Amino acid sequence: MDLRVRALETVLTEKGYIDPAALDVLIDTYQTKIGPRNGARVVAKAWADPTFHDWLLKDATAAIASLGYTGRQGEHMVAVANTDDEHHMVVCTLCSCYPWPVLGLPPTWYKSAPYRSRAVKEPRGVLAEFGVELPASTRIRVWDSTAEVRYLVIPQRPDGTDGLSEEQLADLVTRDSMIGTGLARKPGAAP
Ligand SMILES: [Co+2]
Repeated sequence: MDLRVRALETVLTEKGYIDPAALDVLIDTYQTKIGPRNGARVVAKAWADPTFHDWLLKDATAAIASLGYTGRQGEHMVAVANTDDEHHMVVCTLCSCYPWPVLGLPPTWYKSAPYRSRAVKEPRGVLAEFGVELPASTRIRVWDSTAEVRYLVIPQRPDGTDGLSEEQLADLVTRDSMIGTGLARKPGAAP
């Protein structure tokens, strides 16, 4: 795969279709600037600010953009909030659609065939493998990402976080908790 990518890059550069310096900027952006830390800040603000929480549920694209997180694969965002009664989980059954501006690039398992098929067929079993055991009374809703719509899960705010700042709250928001395959960390729990 490495060789194939390098060969493609060489041919496209020689033909003048791409600029290697621009490619380097793109790669650096997704490796170092854009990642789940962005989404964690969105969630922390939603936990701390009920007005922002409502806005996020009504128009996630605009609410997220207000924090500066915009760009490719984040043009049409939908936020869904976990509650005691309902747990949301995101998959792309067709390929690997994923909200890049808030979560970065998707983890390998998200792109794997087993996750993509089993997330819809047996979500509770998949969650258990991620170490998430939900009460039988909690309904699980699985959202199928598409090229049109990308989802951000707002995990439940952990207990014992009343006095925390938004920055401290963001530290509790894991990538997986925003895909729905994890829960937010409790304060004091190991990262
Ligand atoms: Co897809």
